[in-house]
Amino acid sequence: MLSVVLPTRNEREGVEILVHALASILDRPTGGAFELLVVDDSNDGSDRYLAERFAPLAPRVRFHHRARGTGLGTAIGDGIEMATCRLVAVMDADFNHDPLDVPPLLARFQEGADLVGGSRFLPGGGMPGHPFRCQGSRLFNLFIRRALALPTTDHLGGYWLAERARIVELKRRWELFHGYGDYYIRLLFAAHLLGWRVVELPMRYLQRLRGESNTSFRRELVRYSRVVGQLRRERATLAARLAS
Ligand SMILES: Nc1nc2c(ncn2[C@@H]2O[C@H](COP(=O)(O)OP(=O)(O)OP(=O)(O)O)[C@@H](O)[C@H]2O)c(=O)[nH]1
Ligand SMILES: [Mg+2]
Repeated sequence: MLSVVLPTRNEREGVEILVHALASILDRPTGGAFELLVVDDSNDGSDRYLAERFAPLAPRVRFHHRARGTGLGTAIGDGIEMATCRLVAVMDADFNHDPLDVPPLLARFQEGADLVGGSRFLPGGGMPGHPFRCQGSRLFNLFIRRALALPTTDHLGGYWLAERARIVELKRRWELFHGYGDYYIRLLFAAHLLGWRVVELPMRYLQRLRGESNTSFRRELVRYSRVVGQLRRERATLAARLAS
């Protein structure tokens, strides 16, 4: 029923705790029909540690190490290709995304939606402990919304659920899974151009549990701004390509 893709890079303790938490959280809402797919690009030896820890949990937990990891976007794309369940969810593996939010995403999807995503900027959402980053991200998301004429509020949340076959089909028409968090801007943009019913639920973006960040907020902002400019210019071409 549900495959959860968990991209990881040099992140060992948090992932292990998350996998166990997800296994108990998902058991009931999925009737036990779920798999957890860890797509790992570590170069600090975490892969050997995690492979050993997860081996006894196969096939429910699948560990895939990419020796030539090419970043977050392709890791998520590869995870979606490898997934075997009808639905696929994507979330960070460091507890920034609360595993307790998967059942509400699933329930909302089943009520009728094409893609359900978490938003920090709806009432009830937020970034506890990061008021400045939250405000900066809110403004940047407003800019994305205006520039691309999107109905959505959080284009960098990266916590979402959809039907796997539809994402694979979309991926075939447009290889949008590359880069870093900008893949999610592309995904929401494509979903909008295709007229998908995209539903956002409030999400609380938690503090990472362990380990170090893989990203620099300022560097990513520059990259994301470029991506938004390019999507804006290519809107008509993209719409035609997606519709074909
Ligand atoms: N497979 C893979 N996963 C990655 C890569 N870069 C980051 N990740 C994972 O993607 C998720 C998000 O990356 P983070 O470094 O936590 O970035 P962030 O959440 O913006 O930053 P923090 O708020 O500091 O945690 C985490 O689970 C990372 O382990 C990568 O190159 N490959
Ligand atoms: Mg994180």
